[in-house]
Amino acid sequence: MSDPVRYEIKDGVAVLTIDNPPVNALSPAVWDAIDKGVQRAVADPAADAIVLIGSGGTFIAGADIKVFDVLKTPQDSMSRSAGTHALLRRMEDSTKPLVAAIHGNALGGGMEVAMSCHYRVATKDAKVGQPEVLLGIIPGAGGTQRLPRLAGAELALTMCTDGKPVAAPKAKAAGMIDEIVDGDLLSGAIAFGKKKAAAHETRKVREIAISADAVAKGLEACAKIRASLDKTARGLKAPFAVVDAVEAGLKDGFDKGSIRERELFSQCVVSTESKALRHLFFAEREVAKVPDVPKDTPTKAIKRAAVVGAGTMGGGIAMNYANAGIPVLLKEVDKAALDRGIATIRKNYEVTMSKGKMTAEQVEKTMALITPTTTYDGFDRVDIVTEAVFENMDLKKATFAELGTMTRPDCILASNSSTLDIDQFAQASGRPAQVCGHHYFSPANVMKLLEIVRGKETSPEVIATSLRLAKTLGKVGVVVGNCFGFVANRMLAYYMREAYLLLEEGASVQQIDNVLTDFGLPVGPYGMQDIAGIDVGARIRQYLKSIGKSRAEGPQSEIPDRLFDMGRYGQKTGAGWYTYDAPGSRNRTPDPLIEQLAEEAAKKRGIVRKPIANEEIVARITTALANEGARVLDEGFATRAGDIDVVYVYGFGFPRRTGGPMFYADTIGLPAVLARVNEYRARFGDYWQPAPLLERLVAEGRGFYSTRS
Ligand code: T1G
Repeated sequence: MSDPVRYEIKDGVAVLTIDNPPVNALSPAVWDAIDKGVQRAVADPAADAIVLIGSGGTFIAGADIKVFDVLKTPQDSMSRSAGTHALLRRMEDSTKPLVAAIHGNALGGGMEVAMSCHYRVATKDAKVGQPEVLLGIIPGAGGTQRLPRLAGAELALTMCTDGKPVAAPKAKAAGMIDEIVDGDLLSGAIAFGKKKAAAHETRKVREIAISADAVAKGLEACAKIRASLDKTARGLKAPFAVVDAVEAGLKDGFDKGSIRERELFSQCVVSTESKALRHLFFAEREVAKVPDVPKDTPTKAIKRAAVVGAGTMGGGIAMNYANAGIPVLLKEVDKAALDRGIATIRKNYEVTMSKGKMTAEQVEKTMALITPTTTYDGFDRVDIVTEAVFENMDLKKATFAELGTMTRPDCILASNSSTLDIDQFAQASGRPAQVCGHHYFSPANVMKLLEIVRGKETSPEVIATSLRLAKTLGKVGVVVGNCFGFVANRMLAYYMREAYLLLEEGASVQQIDNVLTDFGLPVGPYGMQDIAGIDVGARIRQYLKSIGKSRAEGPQSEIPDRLFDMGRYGQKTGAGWYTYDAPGSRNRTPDPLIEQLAEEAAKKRGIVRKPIANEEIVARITTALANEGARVLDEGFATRAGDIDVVYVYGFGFPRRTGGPMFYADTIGLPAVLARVNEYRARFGDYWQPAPLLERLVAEGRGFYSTRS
């Protein structure tokens, strides 16, 4: 392997270029090469100053995250981080001015390397940040000690707890960057270094004094941010550990603060929370890699779009296109329905505007990209159509038949169906290669997941174009196979089955919802149904009954259909599993009627209701998800277990700190998950069948993520 850091003298300055594509991550070899490079430059009579710069598109995107997997105990990490801290001190002790030249990103360890240089110059579009908490860790190379000295404790705490990058101009204003270079970055950095060398100036960030007043303000900021984290980071360790480390540095100084940082980092890096978040970091990037759709598969430019159906989903989908600057036709059967759809879209934008996230002018500009219509005029000029009509097979097939004649042969025809057979739509359109599913999640303009459903004949170009479009629309696109309910809703049926049965067995709607929100879900199953609409599920069940199928094996609770028959569709009707102040209101109250319905259902099934433990609720739900997930994987409807985790994290807000339902199962241990399936089978019946993949992995002593078990 070539040296990851190139060394050259330019105009009397030693230039160290870090070259470890794709993002110059700090692997052990890179750390070592930077260290050697700086020491060489210090000793090199031809060098008056030293510049550190990244090759390719960025400075340094942080430590190589993969390396953390080898750390098994806090002690492993403590000994490794001691070396890193010593290395950064050596850099800082350079007798020659050491300048970090930043373009692209200086994140995590990359920012810590930059702060161990005496000065930082950057291009104006560069970004700096400490995103470690997003990986369940904290800055572990002095960031919690040097950043407060450069930018003040308050900004340092914000940057290290929200993990968001800061743009160079703001970073300069805050003292993190010394100069914005307009022209060529390297030339600017060399000139800056030479200026400092001529002035015999160096500056060690660790020696920047913090006044007593600044310490007092910093400690106040620690208390304040802890209080807000109690609300926003419930159940997470890393954000609180960051505050502890910054506080230790403010109270006890740089050296003791650094030791405390290393201790806290070492505890975090071996935690399940961090393993789960690191897993998701890579899983989110893996989803874009579809085995038989190579990276260079040609894609189609999407310049114009159309959506058929201006209901809740159709309207949200049209907003996604408009938000991305893509003109979109929005078609409805009649003007009344169209006006309702457009009114909802405008209301959504006005809510965004009222939060200060859009100006009135931006609202008008975006709305102008949405063209309401009741005809197919203009459909012959669009690159993609998304069908979002009622979840009814005959209606969708008729729509695809029309679209097959109204659009250009190369136009992509996508369906927002959440459950139905894409291949039937494809046949109806007459050009199945152009047909796929684009399943958005409610609210479609907010939820980040796009389930891209691949039909039997969907072309690789359509898949590749869909993945790229997902990025353009700010979504995470996951390619899944065409089975009933695809991945998200197929597994959800088992989640809901258990939720209904737990209710009939004795748990209450609010107990189940509270237990699962404590587990980390944004909303429980009953709150979720009241948002999405009880009628949606009821109509799917009716369709299934008509084709002799059910969504999940086992007892089907009668309660949701009884609510449907009562016209209780949830928030939109003012009553569902809860009652609401008014139709459309989010303010809910438990309703004793549900208990009565549960009593009646239990009686019919001959079961005696009794108290249900919270642990049982979490175990039943997560086991049902993992078991059905194993089937989905085994049958090839998901490419990787990680894809399922990404679907659940982005589609349903499954808690990131668990890594998703499949990673969570591995954390529990598949032998324990299998034992639960078999226990439930003995307790409840043969509808609890262990998935063959689950049994195989346990027999082979493996986990969903291969050798982990
Ligand atoms: N380590 C290893 N691989 C990385 C990586 C990293 N830090 N960052 C990116 N990659 C890989 C990624 O998996 C992908 O691989 C490719 O690079 C391109 O990434 C000591 C402890 C920089 C904003 O958290 O946020 O420093 O899929 O697709 O959209 O205190 O990558 O092509 O095989 O995301 O242009 C802190 C992580 C680490 C930043 C670029 N740093 N990276 O986004 O490309 S912890 C981070 C990012 C640390 C210190 C601590 C983004 C990016 P592949 P990509 P992108």
